[in-house]
Amino acid sequence: MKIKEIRVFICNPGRNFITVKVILDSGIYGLGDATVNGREMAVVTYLEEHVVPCLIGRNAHDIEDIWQYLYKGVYWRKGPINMAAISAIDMALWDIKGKVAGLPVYQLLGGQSRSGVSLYAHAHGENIGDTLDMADKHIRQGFKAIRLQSAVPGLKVTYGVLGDRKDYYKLQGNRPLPPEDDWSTQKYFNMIEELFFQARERFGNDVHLMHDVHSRLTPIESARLGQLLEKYNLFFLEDASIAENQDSYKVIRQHTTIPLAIGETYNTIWDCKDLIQNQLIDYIRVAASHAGGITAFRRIADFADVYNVKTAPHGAPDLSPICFAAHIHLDTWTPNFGIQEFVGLGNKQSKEIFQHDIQVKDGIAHVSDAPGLGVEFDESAAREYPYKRSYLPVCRLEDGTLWNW
Ligand code: EZ4
Ligand code: CO
Repeated sequence: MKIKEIRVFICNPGRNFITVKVILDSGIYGLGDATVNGREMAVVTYLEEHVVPCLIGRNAHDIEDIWQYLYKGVYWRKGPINMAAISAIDMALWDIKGKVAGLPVYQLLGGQSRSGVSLYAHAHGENIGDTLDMADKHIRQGFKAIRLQSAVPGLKVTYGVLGDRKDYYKLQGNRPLPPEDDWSTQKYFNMIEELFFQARERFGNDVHLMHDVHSRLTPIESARLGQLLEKYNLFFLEDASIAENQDSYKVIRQHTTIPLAIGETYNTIWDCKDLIQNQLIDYIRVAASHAGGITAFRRIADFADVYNVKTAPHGAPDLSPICFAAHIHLDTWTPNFGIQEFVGLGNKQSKEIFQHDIQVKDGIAHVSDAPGLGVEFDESAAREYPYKRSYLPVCRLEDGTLWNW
């Protein structure tokens, strides 16, 4: 069970992904996702220069001790780069433990709490009609929960509506710099209620609807939005406001009963401790690849359960299929699971590199009983699609003030 070698790969089958492969002297290996969109090389260097040398020769069974060693042992705790590296190593060690035991990871966690994992799909468009047409397609494929994002008239670009129609890399040009989006709370409020009014008119009350504000609003504006949308019975409102100051969610909570979800950028339990403990949110959206791996996710989920908060793991295209598999294992186990974000099983190039047999049917995912995470990684296919420098956008208010993206 000695760790012999750890390889770090960075490939780009449409998005940059960082993959960690922990290899034992017996030849058994495990895989982890360390992707931090827009800051990839920082994690690669951190892993190769500072993490990997500490782990060679260690017993791969000691998942908890290795987690503590990399967290408490660095002195510089937390942080997105550090925690993505810990996450990937942790995921790979759970993968290994599963392979050695001959069991899928969800069995190691405690077995299944449900027969399948409910997913929500994304619908977006340049106008409300297009957005609802896309939602309609998902509903006809069996999805029972849809996130709606529609372009805000009068803004150049609205978060979440680019979809597959515009190439993410072309948009940034030959010399990649962060693209710039714009924001107007006024213009957004002129559109947003109509989106959900029309959605309920068209689809009725059985489909679950969600919406991602992507942190554009202040807490009191979020409270106003919550009041406006309450009658459309959303499953949750995501990232209504930034919660660096976790107390600020009290402002939203005291005005509206709309269910609130947050957490995709969180690195540790400390980022959401007050939100959970004070019951200021309903869904915690941490990702296993950013919040400290399977070990930390499990701890956050158990803590959240005490306060009636459910999990709703991040599932954007910039989490690799390894993280998606880790989430489906976690979701299969988590007693207080809510819903899993889902944007498809990846493009053709991604499927050449990452192979797994997670089945998705009627908006439900089923993990296979393959030992570990059940993902294979083709190193030579990964080399065919090299890293490309790329940034997430930034956002400015109409007067040029830099705002939350
Ligand atoms: O913008 O993952 O809910 N999903 C999201 C994502 C994030 C990206 C940023 O890296 O908010 O689309
Ligand atoms: Co989001």
